Parts: sequence; structure tokens; C-alpha cells
Amino acid sequence: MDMTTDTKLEVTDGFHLVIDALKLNGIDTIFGLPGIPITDLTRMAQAEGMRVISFRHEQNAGNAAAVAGFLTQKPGICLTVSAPGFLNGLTALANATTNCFPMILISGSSEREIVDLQQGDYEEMDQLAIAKPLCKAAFRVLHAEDIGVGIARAIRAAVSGRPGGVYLDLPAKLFAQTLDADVGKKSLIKVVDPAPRQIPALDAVQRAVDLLKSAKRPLILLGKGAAYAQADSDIRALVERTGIPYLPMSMAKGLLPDTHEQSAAAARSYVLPEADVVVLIGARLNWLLSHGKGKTWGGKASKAWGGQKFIQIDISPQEADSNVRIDAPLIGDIGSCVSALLTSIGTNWPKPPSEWTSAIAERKDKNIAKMGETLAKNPTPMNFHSALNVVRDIIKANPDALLVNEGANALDFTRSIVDMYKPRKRIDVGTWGVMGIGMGYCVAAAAVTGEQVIAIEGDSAFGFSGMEVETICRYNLPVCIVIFNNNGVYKGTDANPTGKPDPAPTAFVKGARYDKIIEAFGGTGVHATTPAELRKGMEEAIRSRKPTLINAVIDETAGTESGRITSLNPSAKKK
Ligand code: ADP
Ligand code: TZD
Repeated sequence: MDMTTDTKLEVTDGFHLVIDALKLNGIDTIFGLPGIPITDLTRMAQAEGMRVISFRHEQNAGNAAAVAGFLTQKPGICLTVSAPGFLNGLTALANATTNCFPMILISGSSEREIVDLQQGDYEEMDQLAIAKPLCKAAFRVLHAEDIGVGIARAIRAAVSGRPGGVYLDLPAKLFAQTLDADVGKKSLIKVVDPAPRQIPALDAVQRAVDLLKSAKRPLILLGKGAAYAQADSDIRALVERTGIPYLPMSMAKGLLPDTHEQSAAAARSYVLPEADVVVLIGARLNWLLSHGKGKTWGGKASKAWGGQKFIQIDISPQEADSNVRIDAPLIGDIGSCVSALLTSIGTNWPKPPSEWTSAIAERKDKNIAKMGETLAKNPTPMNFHSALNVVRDIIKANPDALLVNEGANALDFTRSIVDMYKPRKRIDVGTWGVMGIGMGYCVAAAAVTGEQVIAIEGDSAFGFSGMEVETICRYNLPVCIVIFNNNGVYKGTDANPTGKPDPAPTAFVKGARYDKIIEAFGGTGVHATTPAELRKGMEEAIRSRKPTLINAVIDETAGTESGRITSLNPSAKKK
């Protein structure tokens, strides 16, 4: 052997294999929070050209990853340290799974031998076991040569079929393991067709079309699965070619512009009980749709079926019949299902009877006119309606902006008042109605799309992730946060019935100046007590694209307990 030639082997290690495997699969962003054992992973990922966005709390990084997954159809990556960092991220992973958003939570973990014998390691926890029941799939990689497989399996699990959250456990020791660089490279997998199309069966399509043909009062319901699927033009074609009125669920708003003449949103309480055949496209009949039965659907009693027949388009074959009978399940990906329906209905589909569409139009016009009157008022102090009248104009003028929304009243009023014009522009509390998604969603929305982001936040809702205002300023993201400040959870008027000095459980510091928070980090703070001041603040934020926080002072008596879901509060038997 000639000892004069350079025989030094090129090596790689666990750190680089993780980064290379992600990059190979087109993943270019990591949302996370550094610490043992993943600090160097964040540094090296940045050095290797990935965008690494570092948060102040893992739950917010996790929420960012989840919504990045929703917006891009690629799994969003959240990277955390072990035990407490992992647990902080886990809430977001469970939320992503609940919402059917693809996401991978990658957490470093402590030494297996010590964890398994419960000998008390630094941040010891059996993370894999804890994650399993809360996500779609969970994997652990022990050897550097398996990193490629581990990442590939995580990606497939996250985006194929019904999307969801995946946990990937990477023990500290893995990162330092070395491998011949060439062997390492060959061990990586570029996932082919990670979310394969699932074509619906022809007889299922025929069954759905036959049922639809029989309808006198058909209705289409669009859910956030339809928004996720990115089958925008086919969905629009289905709605327009059939002439069927449609209702968008919260995050499906804008799939067709909310101002579309077939939108029945302003006549929701009329169309749900009256419809005879309902086409569900990427929407579950869960609590948000009153489980498809009861008074909302014209049922005689609270759990009685209202008589509707359902066509349900969903990728999950187990979804049908979860609450009421589904007469025509159409199982497949939404793109393939909707396109199969379009082929089958052709171009001469008869429009629904005009008695149905004109009855809807009549209700709609009345409700819209009534809302117009309310919005035109300018009371002092400002209330939800007069403030949202401004937001409504701003979104109309900036239809590409993303709207993040959380709170109770701040959520319900925004959803019904602010029209959306384009798909996937509205992101909110989702299936759980969870507080705390706000700032994480803002960061991801801005980072992933580059568009202006506007957040409409209840003052309570904002508090769950408020520290990420620093993150927004640090990365100089075009985010305008508007806090509807009514001095508390739901309202600011509760008092302690005992007369003792502690405030009521739902009350906050009165007259808090949230705008000062962003000023601490170099952002723009605005204190707005009138619609005019709010408008000026929002317009300037959008013009400058500077991180902005507007403290919009709202009448503390406005709003209701729990917003629109007051009825879910258990009522006390003993008064
Ligand atoms: P919403 O809250 O807007 O009513 P849900 O989250 O309840 O919507 O429902 C979303 C549904 O969409 C889920 O049942 C999910 O399985 C389904 N889904 C998600 N992505 C797709 C897709 N690409 N094709 C078909 N169904 C999908
Ligand atoms: N904790 C979590 C994680 N999620 C929740 N949904 C709640 C608590 C309970 N909750 C709601 O459902 S809305 C809300 C809480 C605390 C806040 C409502 O107050 P707000 O909005 O200031 O954000 P409004 O506009 O004043 O109603």
C-alpha cells in the first residue's frame, strides 16, 4: 500500500446526517429552541443553509411547525431538547394531529440505558412512550446509519393518508456517531411520492352522484381538509358548475371568496336544518358541526337526526358514520375525488331548484344588511364590531395577507365579519379551539409565505404566546398583531364576589398597555382607542412591513361568556 497518498477517510456524523436527510427531502426550515443535546444541530443546520427559527418556548415553535405543514403540505419540523422541552412541544404535536396538519417533532433525548433503568439522567424521560398516544406515529433512531430511514418514515407518516403529527426521538449519543461519508450518503432516502394520490372507487363516485342528483336542497360544506388539499380550482369548479350553495368552515374561508354569490355563510342557521343532501369536503361532523344532528340540523331533540343525507369526501376511511349515517362515503384524496365528481357530473348539471337558492339569498341579504348597520355604528368605547369593520376593510384591500385569529369573542366575531378572498389565508384555533397558537402561527405564516400577517387576538389569547413578540422582532417579520383588549377572559367586568382584594378569575389588569411590550424589542407599538386610530396603525404596519403591535381598546362590557359556545359551559345546579 502506498503510504504517501492521502488515506484519510471522509467522515460524517449524526448531526450532519439529520440535516442532509431533511434537506434531501426538500425541508428547508426548522422551528425550535436550542439546548442539550441539540444546540449544535441548530448551529450546523443554519451553517448548512437551512432556515433555523429559534423561539422562546417550544409550544410556539411546535405550533409554527404545524401550521407550516398546513400551508405547504410538507411536514413542519419542530426541534426541542429532552424531557421538559419535549413536553412543551408535545402539546403542539397533539394539536397538529387533531387538526390533521403534518408535522414532525424531533426531540433530543437522554441516554437510553439510564432512562430505561430509571437511574436519573439529566432531563430523563421515556419520551417515545409518552408521545405515542398523542400523535400519528412515533419512531426512535439509535444508529447513525438508520437516520435516513428514520426521517423517511417520519415524513411518510406525517403527510400520507390523513396528515398528522409524528414524533422522532433522537438520543444524544446518536449525534456524535460517525460514519464513512460515502456510506452515510448512501444511507439517506429521498422519499418518492410521500403523499400518494388515493383515487376513489368508481362505484363510490357513482353512488355520490346519484344521491346528489336526487337532492332538492343540496349544500356543500368545505372544511380545512379542503383548504389543505390545494385542489382550489377543481373545488371552485364543482361549486360553480353545480350551482350548489356552500358553507366554508373557519379555515376553509377564502377557498372561494366569501363574497361569492353561492356562499350561504350569512344564512348558516337556515341552510343546515333545511338542506336535504350535504356534501362534506374535508370537514368532520364533530362538535363544530353539532355532530351532524340535533336542533342545528333541524332534529326534533338535541341528539335527533335532522333527516339529511350525507356525501362525505375524506381520505380517512374510518371517518364516515362517526356521528351520523353517511350514505355516500367517497374515500380518497380531495383532489382526486373532486375531479372524479367533475368528470361524472359533466357540464349540464341542473342547477338546484330556485326555491332553495332564492330562499337562501333572501335570508342572506337580510342578515348582511343587518350586519352592515351594526358595522356602520361608531360607539364609544370601540366595540368588536366597530374595530372589525376596520379589519374587514384592511383584509379586503390586502387579500394576500394571512389572518391569524384566536380568542373567544375576538375569534367568533372576526370569523363572521371579516371576509377572506383567497385560499389558506385564515389560520386559527382549529378543532380544539385552543388558545396559544397565535404568535407561533404568525412566525410560520410570515416565514413560509413572505406575505404580510395580521393577527387578531383576544387579550387572554395573546398572553399564551406573547413572548414570541421578541421572535417576530428578532427575525424582522411583517406581522401586525392587533389585541382586542377588553381587560379579561371573555370580558373585563367580573368582580370578586367576596369583596377581597384578589381580582375575579377572568379579570386582567385594567387598561394594560400591550403595545409597550413590542417597543422593548424595537417594534412599533400603537395604542388605539378609536377605529380611525386602529385603521391608521394597521395601514402603517402594512406599508412599512415592520413588526407592529396595536393595543386596540375594546369596551370591556362587550362580548359574551365563551363567545359563541356559551352553551358548552356546564350550568350549575345549585345557584
Ligand atoms: P373543519 O374543522 O374545517 O371542519 P376538519 O379538521 O374537521 O375540518 O376535517 C378535515 C378532514 O379533512 C379530516 O377528516 C381529514 O381526514 C381530511 N383531509 C385532510 N387532508 C385531506 C386530503 N388531502 N384529502 C382528503 N381528505 C383530507
Ligand atoms: N386554555 C387553552 C389552552 N385553550 C382554551 N381554549 C382555554 C384555555 C379556554 N379559553 C377559551 O376557550 S377562549 C379563552 C380561554 C382562556 C380566552 C378568551 O378571552 P380573550 O377573547 O380575551 O382571548 P375575548 O375576545 O375577550 O372573548
